[in-house]
Amino acid sequence: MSQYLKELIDSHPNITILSHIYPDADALGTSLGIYALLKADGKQVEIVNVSTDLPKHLDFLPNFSKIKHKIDYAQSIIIACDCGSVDRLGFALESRDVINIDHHKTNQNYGILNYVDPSVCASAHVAHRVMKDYYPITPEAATCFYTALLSDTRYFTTPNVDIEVFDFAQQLLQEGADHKTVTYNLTQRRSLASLRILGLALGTVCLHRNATVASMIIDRGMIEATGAKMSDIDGFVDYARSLATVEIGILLVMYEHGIKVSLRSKRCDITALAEYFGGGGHRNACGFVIESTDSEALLDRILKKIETLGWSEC
Ligand SMILES: [Mn+2]
Repeated sequence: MSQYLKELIDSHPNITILSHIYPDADALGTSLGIYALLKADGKQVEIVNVSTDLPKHLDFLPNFSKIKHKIDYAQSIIIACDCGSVDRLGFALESRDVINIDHHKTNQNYGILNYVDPSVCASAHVAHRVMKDYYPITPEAATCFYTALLSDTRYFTTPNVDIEVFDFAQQLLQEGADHKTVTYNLTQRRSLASLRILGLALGTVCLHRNATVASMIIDRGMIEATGAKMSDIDGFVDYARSLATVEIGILLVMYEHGIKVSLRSKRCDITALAEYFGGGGHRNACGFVIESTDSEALLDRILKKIETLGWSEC
């Protein structure tokens, strides 16, 4: 498998690494890890993300400043990271070949090569597995992949963490991942806006369906009052799920042209819920974006759909 990947990469003079819109630490850690390995191999490679507002606390990642917001190569092969559907890459790729590296259960296999493994906790794990035989893992790449792993497992606390995750973490540490730098940057560099909007968001928590569902709503006013950015809201939905009686946590974030919904569960598989509204993701973590300005009506529709789906397995 990985030999074909190497041949495919070597047959293209230029490589463009992309990841999903509003990138998180897995999207950027996976992308920058691959970037470091291809650079070390002497390749012509660019790293691009459509969002101009990148999470600032990730600026410690090697080559973070190399991330651009437009594709410069007229022709290139695309390596897509942590992205379940091609539209979330945010670029018209036309005839370019795509290598798809991901772990979303709902990935649409849009590449000519699809390395998609929903059983692993982070796309970085898939990237490490397919790259390591032909591209020796450098400490820079290990630090990028380790950041992705810590973030996507919320420091080894998500329901999908198993012994393989700790094996992978150990492997990355042996390859030179800088644990201290990663944990410091992930946990000790919050913005004031992030704490301010967290306070406002926590004030909106409501319980539904016999306290098994918790919702939070972030409206335009809260975003404007605090100056919070997208990345400042990352992880807030975990607070809704964390309540003792709650099985499903829901966060609705209002944007100028729509509402972004994040869904988290403790046990039940909620991907069908996200897919019903046109989104996708993982078994216990998924979401969707919808063109609407009425958050209360949307929340009602989500609660009704939860009712219909039943969740007898919860
Ligand atoms: Mn991920």
